[in-house]
Amino acid sequence: MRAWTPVAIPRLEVSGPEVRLHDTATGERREVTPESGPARLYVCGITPYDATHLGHAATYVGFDLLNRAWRNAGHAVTYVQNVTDVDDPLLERATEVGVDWQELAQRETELFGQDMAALRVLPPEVYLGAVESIPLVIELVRRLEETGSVYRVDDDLYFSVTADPAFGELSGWTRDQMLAVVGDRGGDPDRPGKKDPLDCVLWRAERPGEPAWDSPYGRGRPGWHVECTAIALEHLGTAFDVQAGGSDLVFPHHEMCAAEAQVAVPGQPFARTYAHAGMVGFDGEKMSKSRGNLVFVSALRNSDVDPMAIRLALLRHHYRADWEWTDDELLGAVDTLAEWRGALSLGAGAPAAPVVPAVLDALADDLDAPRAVAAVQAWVDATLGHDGPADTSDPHAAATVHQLLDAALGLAL
Ligand code: 5CA
Ligand code: ZN
Repeated sequence: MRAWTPVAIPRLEVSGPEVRLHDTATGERREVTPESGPARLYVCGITPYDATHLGHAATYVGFDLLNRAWRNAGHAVTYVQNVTDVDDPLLERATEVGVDWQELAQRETELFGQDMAALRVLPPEVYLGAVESIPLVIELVRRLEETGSVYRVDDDLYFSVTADPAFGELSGWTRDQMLAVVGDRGGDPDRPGKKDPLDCVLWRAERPGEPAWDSPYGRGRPGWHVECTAIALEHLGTAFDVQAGGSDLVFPHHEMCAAEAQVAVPGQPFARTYAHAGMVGFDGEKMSKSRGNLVFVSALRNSDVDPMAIRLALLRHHYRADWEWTDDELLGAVDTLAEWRGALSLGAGAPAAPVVPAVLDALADDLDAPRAVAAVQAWVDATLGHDGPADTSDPHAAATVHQLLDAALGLAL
């Protein structure tokens, strides 16, 4: 699959500090410096049955800050992302609206790429659909079978979660907490014949009217979690630096991915750090395709909203925070952007040298975009004389801040 077109990012003269990130598994903030070679990042991709909403956008913009912070600290980054282009919700929606599931997936994936490009999210180096990853899934299931962690229920293959002694450590959830949500998040705890209600499907045998592919286990299609495990292991290896996604993926998705990988390759953690973005809500509930309370990035773009204003509105919230989208968020960002552009158009401004480390330090400190935005705002206030006489003592200030905004925050103004 081809990812969206990359944007060029300016190289800063000053490098940023090493990045520290909150790790879901330990609850601690830890340095995520690659041991050798490029930093290795996996961010779970979309299930393309509907357009990109602001919740998705917040998650991808959030981890784009990690990608940029690593690059600004002098590291190359290998970024891998999947597209869940065959799964129950996609097939159900395609049936519901009477379109071919492949056509729906293609259309929404294309639109997602356009949204990401407009928001200046750097594209992944490796971008793979579940369908094109079926050979990788088949190979991983074979490795898991050799460990004795796979069993059949009718013609479907299941993974035994208890095969991983570390199962549960990523989320830190109790069994009761797991059981309470697994059924709503793609699992089937009540299916008779399962050894453990939490066990997840690796290979789902062909059902009438559903797409299926040949495999040594009969015709069928991959389960959800195993797609990400297989893609990450193939393209990033084990113990890669960061596995990321929204907090709705902590359990079961990332817990299952980690368990499968840790059974397939014993003695190695799946990822070294697990990072999760908060949930963006709208009208009092988590923005989600199934709830239908969505604000689409493409709809805003179609009504001529500046994508940089959307990005700024997202950056004003810490990536780990849960928050509510309102129209005021956007209106506020549009005003702020106009003010920032005004300050930048002056050329000269308040000294820019201190703004650079302030922004880079904030972002390296668990991607603290609100603090970075505040540092820029302080420069704008000083330049425009909001709190006293206007300071235009630095003749090159605007050029420096312009570059900084582009490289570190992804705001090209
Ligand atoms: N394809 C799977 C991951 S392998 C999936 O979760 N797809 S998704 O389309 O449902 O979500 C894509 C990404 O957006 C995931 O990281 C998810 O955690 C995140 N996400 C979904 N809804 C929200 C929301 N309301 N706020 C923040 N992030 C969200
Ligand atoms: Zn995933």
